[in-house]
Amino acid sequence: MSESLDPITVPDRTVEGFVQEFLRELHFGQGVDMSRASTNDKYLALARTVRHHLMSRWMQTLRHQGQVQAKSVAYLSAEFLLGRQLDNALLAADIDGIVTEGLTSLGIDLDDLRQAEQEPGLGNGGLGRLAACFIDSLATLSVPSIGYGIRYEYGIFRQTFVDGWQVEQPDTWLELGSPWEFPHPEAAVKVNFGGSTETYIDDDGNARSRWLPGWSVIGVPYNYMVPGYRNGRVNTLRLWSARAEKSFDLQIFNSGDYADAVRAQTFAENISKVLYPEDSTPQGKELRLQQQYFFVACSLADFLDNVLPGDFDLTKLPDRIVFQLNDTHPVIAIPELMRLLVDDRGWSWEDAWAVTQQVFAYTCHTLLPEALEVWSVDLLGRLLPRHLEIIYRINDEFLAQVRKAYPDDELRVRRMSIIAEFPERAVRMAFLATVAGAKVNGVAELHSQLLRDKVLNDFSAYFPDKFTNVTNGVTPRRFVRMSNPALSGLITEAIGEGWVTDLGRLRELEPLADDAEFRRRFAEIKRGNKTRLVDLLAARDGIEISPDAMLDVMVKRLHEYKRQMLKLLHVITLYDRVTSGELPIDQVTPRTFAFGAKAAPGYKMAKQIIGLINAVGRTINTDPALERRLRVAFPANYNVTLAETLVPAADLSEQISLAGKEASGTGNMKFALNGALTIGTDDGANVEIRQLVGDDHFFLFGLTEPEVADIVDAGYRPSTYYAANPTLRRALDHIAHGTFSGGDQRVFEPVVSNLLHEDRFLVLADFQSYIDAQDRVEKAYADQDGWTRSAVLNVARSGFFSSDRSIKDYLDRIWHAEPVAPPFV
Ligand code: 6GP
Repeated sequence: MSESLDPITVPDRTVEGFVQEFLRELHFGQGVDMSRASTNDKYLALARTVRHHLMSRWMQTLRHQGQVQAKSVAYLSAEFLLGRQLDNALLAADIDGIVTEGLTSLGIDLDDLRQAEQEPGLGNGGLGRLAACFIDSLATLSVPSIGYGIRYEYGIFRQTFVDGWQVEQPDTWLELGSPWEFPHPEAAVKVNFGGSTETYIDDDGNARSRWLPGWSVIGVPYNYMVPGYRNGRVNTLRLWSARAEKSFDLQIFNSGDYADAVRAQTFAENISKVLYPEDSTPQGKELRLQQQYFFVACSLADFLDNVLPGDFDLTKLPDRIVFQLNDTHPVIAIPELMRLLVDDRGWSWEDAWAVTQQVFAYTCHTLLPEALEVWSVDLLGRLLPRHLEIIYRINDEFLAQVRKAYPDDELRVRRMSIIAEFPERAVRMAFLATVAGAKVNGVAELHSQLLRDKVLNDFSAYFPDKFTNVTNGVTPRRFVRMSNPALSGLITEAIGEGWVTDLGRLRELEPLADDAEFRRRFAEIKRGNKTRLVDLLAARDGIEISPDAMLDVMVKRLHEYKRQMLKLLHVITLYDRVTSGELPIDQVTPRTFAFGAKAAPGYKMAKQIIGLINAVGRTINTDPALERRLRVAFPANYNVTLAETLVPAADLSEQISLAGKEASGTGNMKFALNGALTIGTDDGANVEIRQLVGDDHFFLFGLTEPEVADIVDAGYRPSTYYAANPTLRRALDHIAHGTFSGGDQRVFEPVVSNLLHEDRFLVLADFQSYIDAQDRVEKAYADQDGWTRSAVLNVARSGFFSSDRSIKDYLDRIWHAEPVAPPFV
């Protein structure tokens, strides 16, 4: 279907038209003229001008969606790690050319304005960034969909280093204005908490339960545009912000108690105040449960009451929507929908359950047992008493069926109960999601298999058809087209533009790996990208690195299972080889070891490791014996914006988690797509990357998942590896003896002692294999042209890792929804 645009709302796509609009925004929107405008004024005016170019498409998409009522996807996620919006909007609207020209004619550098944007860091890491890639692909594939989440006033903390130790600062991303959001206070939704429940007899003589809430807040929706790539579609991301129902008590204020007069407001606003800075391990905090219920209650109410037409027959809900649960954070939506149907709309339990079971699907993003969220019955009963009753009933009915299927297997029944009994009575949210969800998926082949065989094996035996896999992907718009313009240009020149929305077409580059001229240009682009990074790190962090060194990168959250320690032991081993005289310095390949990692503020060991990386860096970067051939670069506050310059510059991508621990990884995909070679374990999506790019172009090392399981079962003793391996011993002894801490042996004692006596993630067991693989890296890198050939093949064979492909898999395997023709192009 194609409709014409509303002429009033379509801005002029010419340089002159742009300049006029921009100056109008500066004048009427910011209230300044060019002579007085600050960089921030210009940035805000530019953002609003660019926004205009997407606006009519957005309105059109919404109108069209209202008319067509096609099956839609609601992506429920506590995190959306969006990254900066300006460039993405310019790209989607295809106006970067006129904007650059227009600004230049006004004497403004677009790059300066780009830097003024504070990225919305509304996520911790992989899970939140995946959500952002998925909404981009949903829009680009023209799938009717909406993202629902929380508008945190403070996103992921800003990391600073003080004496090498992490110190967290609040992320004040809203401080200077937020031009990409549209608040709608008139569409606020009320959300209840606390209180109690009571039973009563309804008009038909049936006993029913109802909730008598104790307190409530309201949720204000903020809408964000999610533009598809040049396809005329703009989807919506709706993030909720908490407010008090009654923001201000005039009586109390007049009585002189000014703090008390705004207490309700402060209390309510706390709910959306700050993103929990946890990756993979939940913090059992009441506020977090409040956040979770807050945003799903707002979202379900919004969808049922506002998005659906007033006369919609809710028994048809499964034909109209699927709610995708991004990990367990939104799982409380399941009892909430039951409550809305049974209590508020008077449905029978059976009818409500039949619908509920069809409209939810659950994605699990972890394998760490401690990351599987549970809520104590005590807390849940206090905060959401009616939901607890509903969960109990779901569990009772489910366990009755399990008993029928497995008579005389009470142990199994207990294992499968949604309610855990030890160490305290608690609701296992992953189990609830699995019982109620139509589908359950892991995020890479290996992960999905381990979910079926280990983490949720009783459930996969009971519901064999529920389990499926969708391997993650990343958006090629942001992570290739936008962040690597030079490589994008070369690719487009070689195979045309279609790859941006059909990434499998990168395969057409394969023959060019054998074309010397193509390789030369490819290598030149890599070097140019390194120079870009060199300049950025110098300006952003005062860090000096050389564009001539191999760039070896490990960027991801700091977690023991990801094994930044293993990387560091390699760095220390090289340092030891040179300073001990074993390796002449002129035989060392110049290398920059780049790290980027935030540690959860309460995760002590992770913070120790950050301190140690910085300490090793200080020593290595200043030791004259190394002649600056080895350097550690650890810029603080790694985020999406930094990734966009770092990833295109990398030669080597470190994906070295212990096999069986990293669900998928998505950084691994970004690096391969930008022509870095991976050194990695057989873990997460590394397995699929290696299969696709080929063993000759990937440095595999380490134990496999079954080998890890065997070693752990047999009783792993890390100290035996220390005793048996002199190279490892020397590296660990350097830390223990204070080489990096001015001789002080206490500073990093906890790290050493943990590795020697516990080493939960088998760093010592994989050490030698890793060092050997690094030696293979050195050799391969010595043949620069051969390395570039492998890099080209990595790009050519990684098209599978587009989030467009992931979304198509979700559509086929889970959502059973279809793209609709965009309203206009
Ligand atoms: C992460 C996984 O650790 C990572 O392997 C995966 O690529 C990413 O999710 C996207 O699927 N998990 C989380 O960030 C998390 O908080 C509960 O899991």
